Amino acid sequence: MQHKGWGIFFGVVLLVSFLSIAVGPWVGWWLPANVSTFGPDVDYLYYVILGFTTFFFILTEVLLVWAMYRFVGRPGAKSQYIEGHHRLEMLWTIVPGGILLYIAIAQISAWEKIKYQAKMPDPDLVMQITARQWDWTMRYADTPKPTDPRAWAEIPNSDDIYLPDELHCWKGANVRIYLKTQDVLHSLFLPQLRLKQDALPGKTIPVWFNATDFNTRFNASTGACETDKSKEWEIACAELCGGGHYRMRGLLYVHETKDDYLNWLKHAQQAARSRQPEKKTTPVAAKD
Ligand SMILES: [Cu+2]
Repeated sequence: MQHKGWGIFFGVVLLVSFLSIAVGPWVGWWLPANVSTFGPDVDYLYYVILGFTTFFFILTEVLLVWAMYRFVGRPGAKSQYIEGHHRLEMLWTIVPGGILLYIAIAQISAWEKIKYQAKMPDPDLVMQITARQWDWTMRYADTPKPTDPRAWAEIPNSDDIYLPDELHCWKGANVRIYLKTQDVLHSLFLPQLRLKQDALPGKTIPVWFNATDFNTRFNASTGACETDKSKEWEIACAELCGGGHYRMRGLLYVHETKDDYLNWLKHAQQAARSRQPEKKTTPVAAKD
């Protein structure tokens, strides 16, 4: 009898683990709020895959716990092995193969929409982000959209402003980011935007998003951005990139309107210029 206890114990642990996940949506342990136009496509795929894995998880664990309970502690009893059962082998090859094929086809349209450069919407706002150990440098042009965004992303311009760990945009803008890394692999991850992209050394990778909600208003009199505390949207590094990986965090500031963004940009430009040393003109030697 005491052997049967292990089967019960194992089953109870699995059940508690499963229930703690199953109650997640009702107690706030679930996906962060979605504020991206393509978020529903990503979430749909997540739920499809979660559905398949949950079904097979329950099926296999129930069988395992049942077998542990039913067949434990029978001295002298020999296990049966199934060998060369072609029908069974076909079944467990074709079923997972079919599921993988279904997922591969189901994700095409979402992947196309999010990742294909040719399908990316015309940008309203262009910026360039450089990852390094251990922060993000956001580079903004003096205008939301440079004439040639791709060329701008490659060549530093004297009017650019650089801000660590702050991504500013406005609600409804098609934002195009050119992602680079200065050293090792990093991964730009914005959970609320359902956006994740690795940064690869030597490459400039375009990514895009369009935020459907805002969390920020620029206060011209204080020169500060007032962010809704209940909507703190984090930027994280999703690629283990060294000892300081955990502190590679930034924040996403989505302004309510384009005007609000432009007011902030103007202020940020003035602040950046006031930090620069004054240009010195070299005196030209007078000729005799
Ligand atoms: Cu990193």
